[in-house]
Amino acid sequence: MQKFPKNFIFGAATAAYQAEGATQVDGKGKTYWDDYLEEQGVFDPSTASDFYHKYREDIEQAHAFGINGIRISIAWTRLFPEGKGAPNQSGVSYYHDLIDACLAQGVEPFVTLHHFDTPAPLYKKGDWLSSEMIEAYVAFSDFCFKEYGHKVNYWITINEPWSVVAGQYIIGHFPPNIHYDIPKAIQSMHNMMVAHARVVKLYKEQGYSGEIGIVHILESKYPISELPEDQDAAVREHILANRFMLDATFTGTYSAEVMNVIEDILKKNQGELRTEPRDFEYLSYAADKIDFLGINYYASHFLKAYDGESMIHHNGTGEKGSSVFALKGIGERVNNPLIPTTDWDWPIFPQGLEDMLVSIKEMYPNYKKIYVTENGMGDKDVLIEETVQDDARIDYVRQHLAAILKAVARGVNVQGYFIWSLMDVFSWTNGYNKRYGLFYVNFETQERYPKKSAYWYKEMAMKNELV
Ligand code: BGP
Repeated sequence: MQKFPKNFIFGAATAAYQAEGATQVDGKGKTYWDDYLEEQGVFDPSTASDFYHKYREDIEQAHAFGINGIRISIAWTRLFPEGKGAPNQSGVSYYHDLIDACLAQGVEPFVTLHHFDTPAPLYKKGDWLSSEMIEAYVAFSDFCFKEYGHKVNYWITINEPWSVVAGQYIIGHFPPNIHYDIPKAIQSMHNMMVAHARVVKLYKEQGYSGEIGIVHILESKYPISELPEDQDAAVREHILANRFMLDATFTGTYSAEVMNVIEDILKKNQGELRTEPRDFEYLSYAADKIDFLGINYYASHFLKAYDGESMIHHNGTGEKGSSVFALKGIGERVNNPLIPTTDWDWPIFPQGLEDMLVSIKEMYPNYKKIYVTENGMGDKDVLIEETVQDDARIDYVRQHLAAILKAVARGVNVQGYFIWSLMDVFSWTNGYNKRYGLFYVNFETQERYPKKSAYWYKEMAMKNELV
């Protein structure tokens, strides 16, 4: 029998742009995705899972299936259609209603302020590379705290800085679709961390009683062989994608070990990082005051030395084996024949989650607690007789929960788990055929159907033990 800690959160995650739809309703402004997706003409986000209209039903269902926590995000452009200026009252009311509905069902809302959805006008100014964006983000956060701070107990400043910058400036599958500009990615990550820190400071100084944290995607990196150059590649990607953010989060500075590698990567990619002394004052303050870390974990990577030019192919279709990911000055992700992968080439490696959790405890002993804020398996689900026999997903989630319990047994303070996702949602770069939900969504009719995993999840939540 494997019991979870007392008061463990069995949660499920969503994000505004991926779940709500209603992209042009009740005065909502555009994010940087709207025009881009329209120009591309491949995926239409305008309805998504229609959570904007169906949230009551979804939250009731969540409660009925034993879920006691939900990640939602506030779409900045519902509150401030242009990113700043006068608030849009219908957007403000919508989030009151949504938060109230969660609380009424005993489904604790964990509210994210920025989940990949920068307002279009601020994106055009340079997104996280511009000070105007950062000032507007701080003002927007302040507004949210004042409006909802008396009832939201858990705030998340930013979702996955690394994924944002990798998507925008390295892989190029997020607007502005820049490829291989690693220096821009590093600068933007630093700026996001400073913005996060300023928001933590604001929240703490105003004396709210709730908690505030940040969500990082943290994927473990392993060398594919024992060759020193492969080991070096794993260390380099770990520092770029994980340690750079974790150092900023928990130490308020970048350690010499991290900075040496970052500077070398910058040199090889002809760039530099600009920082101000003030940045580190904010970072140190937040490192001391942050209440929790959210970890999103889906996969780990196996690295091999690489000294060519950067080269990436994003598998956005589920055509197994089509991914390429090699970065100049870092390394190349390669297939490990011993490790299974999803159809999107994401290695399924729960050990990587246990290793990551334990290493945070060891490297950053001042961390207070961790929530696994996203984990789940994307699959091409098929609805048969009003349900989905998603045994592969159950197996995936069970293995990852077992890894969490092992980390807990090794002394890591993990207080909750949020499956990605509550219901099937829109996937940024994969559209609608990569499904993760506990509830299947028929995107034509917007009907929901509990999958086998939903019933399994319920049993586990009810017993508070791994089943
Ligand atoms: C995380 C994001 C989510 C979600 C998830 C699954 O990085 O925080 O918003 O999309 O990944 O990713 P994908 O939809 O690309 O499969």
